[in-house]
Amino acid sequence: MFSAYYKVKIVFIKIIIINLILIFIKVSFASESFQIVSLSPESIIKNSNETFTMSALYDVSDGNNTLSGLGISLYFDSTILSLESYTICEGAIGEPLLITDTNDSLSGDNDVQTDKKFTMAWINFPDLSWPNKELPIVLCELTFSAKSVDNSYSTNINVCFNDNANNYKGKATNSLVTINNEIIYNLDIDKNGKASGASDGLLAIRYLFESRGETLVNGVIDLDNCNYCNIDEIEKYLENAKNFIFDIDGNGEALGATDGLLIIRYLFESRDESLISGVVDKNNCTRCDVSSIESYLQSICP
Ligand SMILES: [Ca+2]
Ligand SMILES: [Ca+2]
Ligand SMILES: [Ca+2]
Repeated sequence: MFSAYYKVKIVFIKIIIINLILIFIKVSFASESFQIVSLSPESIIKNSNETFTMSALYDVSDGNNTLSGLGISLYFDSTILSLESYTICEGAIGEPLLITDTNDSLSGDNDVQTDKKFTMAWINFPDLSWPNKELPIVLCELTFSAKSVDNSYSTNINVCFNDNANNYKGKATNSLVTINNEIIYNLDIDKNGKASGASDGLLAIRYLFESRGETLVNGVIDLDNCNYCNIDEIEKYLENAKNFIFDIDGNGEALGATDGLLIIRYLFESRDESLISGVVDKNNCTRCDVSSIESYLQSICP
């Protein structure tokens, strides 16, 4: 009797202990808190040479906006994307670092495609008052341009946490970027984002007048902002542009003395009669008057 009583008691105590352990596990899971960094947009599709802006948003799972800070890196593939510019949320420590990171086995994002990381940190210790703003906040905005690709590519921009506030873990949403190799043909030949007479216009007319090589590109490329910067890229693009879009008057061929002059006049802001005067093939044109020529030229501007 006596020993049976103790057996029951031991079983009872065991049940209580197991229950206490379960409650403890439940409580510790429930109290797990996260500093959350989400990239926006989560997925994006762009063509070669187009630019886009990626935002990193910061939130905290329990809404606590007074923590010690955060350290993150954004990883990207520099063979496909180039980082053009960035803005960083105020309060960051020093300048962000752009580092080549090829060794994924040590500290990377476990993504062999990404080879560069952009590292930022915010810290407010021991005050514990970061960011002290209504959440979510924008941590940074990175503007990328998609490089020329031979095939379509998909690549991730990944978030990794270098430092989290005490008792917080990092939780990230990465972004999937798809770059298509579709090339857009327009009058922005050097792909600096705009069509201008003194660069693109001269490139077009020189090409139509058979200039090639150094004499084609000399002094007319926007070297600070071009995406097509070298002779090979420019010549290849111009050859296709000549076939696809440079026949402005629509007479079946792209020529310097007609189409080339139409292009350069238009890019130098000539309009109306002064745009088309003397440079349209009146006998064979399919775009012959001011309005059809202007609207066509407008349609092939970026
Ligand atoms: Ca990597
Ligand atoms: Ca241009
Ligand atoms: Ca023509």
